Amino acid sequence: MHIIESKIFLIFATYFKTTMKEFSKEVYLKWYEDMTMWRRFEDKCRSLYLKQKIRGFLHLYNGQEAIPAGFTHAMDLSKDSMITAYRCHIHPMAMGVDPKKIMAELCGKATGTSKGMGGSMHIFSKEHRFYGGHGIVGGQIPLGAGIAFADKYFDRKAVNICFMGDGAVRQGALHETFNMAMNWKLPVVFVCENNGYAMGTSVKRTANHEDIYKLGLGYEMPCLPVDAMDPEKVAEAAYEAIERARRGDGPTFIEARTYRYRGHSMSDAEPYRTKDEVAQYKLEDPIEIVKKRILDNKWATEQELETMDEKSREFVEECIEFMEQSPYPDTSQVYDFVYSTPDYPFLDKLEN
Ligand SMILES: Cc1ncc(C[n+]2csc(CCOP(=O)(O)OP(=O)(O)O)c2C)c(N)n1
Ligand SMILES: [Mg+2]
Repeated sequence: MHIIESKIFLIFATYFKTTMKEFSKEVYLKWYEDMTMWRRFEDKCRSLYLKQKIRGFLHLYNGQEAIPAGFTHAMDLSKDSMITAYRCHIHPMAMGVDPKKIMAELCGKATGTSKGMGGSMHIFSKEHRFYGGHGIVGGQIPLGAGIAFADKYFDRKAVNICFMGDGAVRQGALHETFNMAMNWKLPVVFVCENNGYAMGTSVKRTANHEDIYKLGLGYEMPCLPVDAMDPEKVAEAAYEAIERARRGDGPTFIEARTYRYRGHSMSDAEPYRTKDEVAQYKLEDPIEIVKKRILDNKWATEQELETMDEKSREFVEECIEFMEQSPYPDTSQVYDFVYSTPDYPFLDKLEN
């Protein structure tokens, strides 16, 4: 009886199995357009930082672009959400947040995504379900599971994509979260963007093996590594994980193997790696992979791609222009949006 029932279920599931959007010409051209613009945006941020228009911390994303490109291809952007750490300018753009507002936020302007009061590490958009932008390494891991808990509780059929770095997986919060997320089968995809380094500490030096994805095994969480220089491979792994979460079968842990071309932040002299190492990784640059497939398939000519590059450059200039034209927040707002909890426990004892 059971065998017959499960066979019927299998036929039913196969018949109604949803499939991912094709990797069509349009998808590739959109990837090329987005990824060149993202790269250009980050390069411009670097020069704005040197001109002291961007202050505080600045962590650039160059080299990792295939990850948001692949994930947003596989996601349902009408309901799924995302959360990440402080290297967070590009993920929200992939989710649909206006890059002009992100540029304004980076420079502390009132037209920014958080009215100029968050800055580089705290891009946020409730409208696009991009929930930050977190500076505490690993702090977003339990938050991502919390968002997924709410999605499940309110039966939204939505999935949270929770990104973290290779440094963040060494935090205890990851293990508590993995345990709960598996126990409650939360609709979340945990993604470690393994770019080889946590500040100046290489993955090699952090643990006795380098297969970060295996951290899922102790919780019997489906887990796998993926070549994250290729957006197609990212999208395929993402889609399977997202669909698993959406049908109620719980989380997946993906180790997205990537590389960051720039230093950890603007104050990094990079003594921990050689120029040769960086050059070696640039040979498998994600934008070049996309470009090659477009050219091989004759979806565009070199000339047409150059025109797209030019458009990306112009668009980033428009973002800067928008930021320059925007005012700083009024000084009267300095205490706005700051929480104070007068009845916070033990505060009275501290004051006395
Ligand atoms: C709890 C905590 N410990 C230490 C730091 C200091 N810190 C900032 S970034 C960072 C490295 C994190 O590296 P990784 O998770 O690999 O992310 P990546 O910078 O490579 O994107 C550290 C240790 C912090 N912000 N929070
Ligand atoms: Mg890292």
